[in-house]
Amino acid sequence: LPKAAPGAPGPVQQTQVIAPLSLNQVDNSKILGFGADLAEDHPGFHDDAYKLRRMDIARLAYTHQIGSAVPELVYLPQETATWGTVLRETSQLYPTHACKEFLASFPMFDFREDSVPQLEALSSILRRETGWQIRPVAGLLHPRDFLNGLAFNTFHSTQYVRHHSRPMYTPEPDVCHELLGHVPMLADPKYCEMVHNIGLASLHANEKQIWHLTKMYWYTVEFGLIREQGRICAFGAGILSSFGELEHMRSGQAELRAFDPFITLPKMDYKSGYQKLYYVLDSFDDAAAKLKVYCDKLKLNAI
Ligand code: NLE
Ligand code: FE2
Repeated sequence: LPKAAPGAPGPVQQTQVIAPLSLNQVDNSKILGFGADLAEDHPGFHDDAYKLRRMDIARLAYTHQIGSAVPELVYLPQETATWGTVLRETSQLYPTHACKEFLASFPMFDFREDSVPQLEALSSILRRETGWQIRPVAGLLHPRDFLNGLAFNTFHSTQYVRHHSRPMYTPEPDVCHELLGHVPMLADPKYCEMVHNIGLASLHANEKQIWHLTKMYWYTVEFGLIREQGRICAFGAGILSSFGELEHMRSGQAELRAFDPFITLPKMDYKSGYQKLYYVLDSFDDAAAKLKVYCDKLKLNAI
């Protein structure tokens, strides 16, 4: 190729982001991890029946049409038993470890140990309470698509159950995590406002901004803590759905920092078990206000 003349404009960088105009334009098929292909260190890697089951459940998500009910999934006795264990153990810790918004919404869903709730039934409750809905997804969705969904008050949720050999903690999202961790929080309007703001900011974000928003999401929605009368309580879904992590977050072993959307957030760690660092909010009102300032700046491309 001939060398460009000095001063001539270089190749045009493709930075234009085409924001989706509706949920129909948000793809739920780009799965980055924790889909039906299990990694070698997954507790279900040597369990062929579990792997086949995961593939069947993934298919339900890939074929789901927006606007139609989430197909009912008949859970196997072993899956129901795992759900029952997670529900029983986490429920014992909620009164002392979960934030007040979670405790207020939790009874609305009437969770029972002997049956795994269906996404569609929970989605109807959310639609009534906050206007949010659940859309099935096969695994960990591409961050841009996942965050874009939040802008349309839509939460992408997995439907499979974690492997029965390790109920107390899993690094991957599963139906226990979605239903116990995310769903009750999504029935709280103030919390939804905070999450919605992250989604709106993602619509026009460039790749670097998406990355920062993903970390913001991770350290709040997934692993956030909130201060209540001098003690810290969990609102992050990754803590609320793991009875191991619920105890860990109060053990004094992890570092606590104040949350601020403008700070450089550390790398997310999916691999090494319980979090070593948590960010603490003062209130959802305060966090939603701070996020709004951040998101408005981001929209103006001032960040
Ligand atoms: N560690 C969580 C649990 O065991 O329920 C899942 C976190 C998904 C990001
Ligand atoms: Fe999650």
